[in-house]
Amino acid sequence: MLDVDKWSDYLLRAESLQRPVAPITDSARDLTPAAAYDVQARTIASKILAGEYVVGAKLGLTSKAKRDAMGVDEPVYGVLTSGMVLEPEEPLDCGSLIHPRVEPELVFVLHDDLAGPLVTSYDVMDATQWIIAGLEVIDSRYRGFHFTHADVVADNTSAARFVLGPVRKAPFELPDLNVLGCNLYQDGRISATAAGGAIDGHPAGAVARLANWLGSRGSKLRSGDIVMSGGLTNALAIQPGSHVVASFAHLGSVHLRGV
Ligand code: OOG
Ligand code: MG
Repeated sequence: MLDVDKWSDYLLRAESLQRPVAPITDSARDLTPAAAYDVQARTIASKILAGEYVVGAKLGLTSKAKRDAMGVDEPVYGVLTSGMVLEPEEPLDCGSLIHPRVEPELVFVLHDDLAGPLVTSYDVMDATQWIIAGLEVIDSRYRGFHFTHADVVADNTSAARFVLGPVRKAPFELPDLNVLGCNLYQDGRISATAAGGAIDGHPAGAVARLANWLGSRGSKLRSGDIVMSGGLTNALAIQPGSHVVASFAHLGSVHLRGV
C-alpha cells in the first residue's frame, strides 16, 4: 500500500520550501492513478486544515497542445483552493513559486450543482452562470516539470495560482465556445493563438467529463464553483519583469505581471 501521507507531505514540503523534487514514481513504482488521487485529496485536506477552502476544480491536459508539451496523454483533474486566487491586477510573486508557467483558459462559474453520471455538455451550459477568461499559473513541484500521469495527479495537477479576466458573459451571450478565439502575448509579442475547440470535445464537454468523474467518486461540482477547462495553448514561463496577456474574443483581456 502506498504511504499517502508521506507522499503528500513530500509535495507540500517542496511547495513550501520552493524546492522541486523527483517524481514520486522514481521511488514508488506502484503509484496507481487511484492512489495518486488519494495523495492529491490528502494535500487538499492539509490545505483546508491550514485555513484554505475549496473554490472550484480544474481540468488539465485537455488540449493536444498541452498533452504534447508535457508528454502525458490523458486528462487530469485537480482542486482549486482559496490560496490560489490572484486578484485582478495583482502581480505574480515569482519568488513564492518554483518555476511558474502561465496558460490561457476558459473558466466556467456554476450556478447549479452538476453531479454525474450522464452529465452532458448541454447540462454544463445550463448550469453555467458565467464564462470568464482566465490565466492559470502552474508550478509543478517536480524538477523540470518532468512527471508521469500519476505524478501530476498526485501533485494536484501543478495547480498554483489563477486570475480571472474582467468580463463575465452568460453562455447565451457568446458564440459557440469552440470558435471563441484567444491570442496569447508575452512581453508584447504574440506567442500562440487558439480557440475553445482546442479543448477536446468542446470546453463544456470537458467540464461534463469532470462532473461525471466526480460523480463516480461520490462527489460533484457545486453551485458557485470556479471550473478551469484546461490550457488552450502550451504554457509560458513567467519571470520577474515579464508580462503575459491573453486576449479573448468577447471576454476581454486577462493580464499577469511577474515580480
Ligand atoms: C499539468 C497541468 C496541466 C492544463 O491546463 O493543461 C493544466 C502541467 O502542465 O504541469 O493545468
Ligand atoms: Mg491549466
